[in-house]
Amino acid sequence: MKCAALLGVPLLLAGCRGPLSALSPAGPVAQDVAGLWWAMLTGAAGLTGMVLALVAMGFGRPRQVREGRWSFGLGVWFPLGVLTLALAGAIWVGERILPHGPALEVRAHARQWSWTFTHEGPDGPVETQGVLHVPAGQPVDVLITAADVIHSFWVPRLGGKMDAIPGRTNRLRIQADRPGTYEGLCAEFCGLDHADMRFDVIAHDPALWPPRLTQAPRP
Ligand SMILES: [Cu+2]
Repeated sequence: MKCAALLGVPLLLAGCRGPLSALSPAGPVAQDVAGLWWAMLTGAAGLTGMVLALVAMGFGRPRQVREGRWSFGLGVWFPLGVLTLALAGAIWVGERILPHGPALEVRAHARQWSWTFTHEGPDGPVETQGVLHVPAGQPVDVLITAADVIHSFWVPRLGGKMDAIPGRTNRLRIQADRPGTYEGLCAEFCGLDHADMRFDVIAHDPALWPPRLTQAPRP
């Protein structure tokens, strides 16, 4: 039993890594999201442990309990404290990941079932299909919209998730600490080929920015 548990831990943790894991952040925005996730997991584990301890106490010998302490202490004040802490943490992190201050802007346009990205270049806007180019080490605001149905833009290792809605432009800030290729996907079921609606984000060395991009043919 102990052996199975010891073997299970690495297997469980192996699920935390990978190109589409929000628990393997590669930038400050994703780092904040992952931090909130771990804080919530720790809190949930603590609460589960406490409930299991109370259940275990129920199997012990009967004892005198003070109703006020149990009803108000554990029934009212404790959950109020936990919820206040969770809310304060979520508001603090939520505020940090909002787009504050200037940033490079790129456009993401979703349609069934592909992504078109528009980059402002020295010779005017350049469109690419399925590949978004950003500089590493600086914030980038993605202006997200859609042509047909609701999609969702998500690069788990670089930031949060944002809906792509026809007729509306949503702004999402992402940032990559280091140059590299990061995987993204549509995170809102949008039809038959939703599962294939993937894209890559290439973060370039800032010294080599802007890269020479090739205009994609219009679909
Ligand atoms: Cu989709």
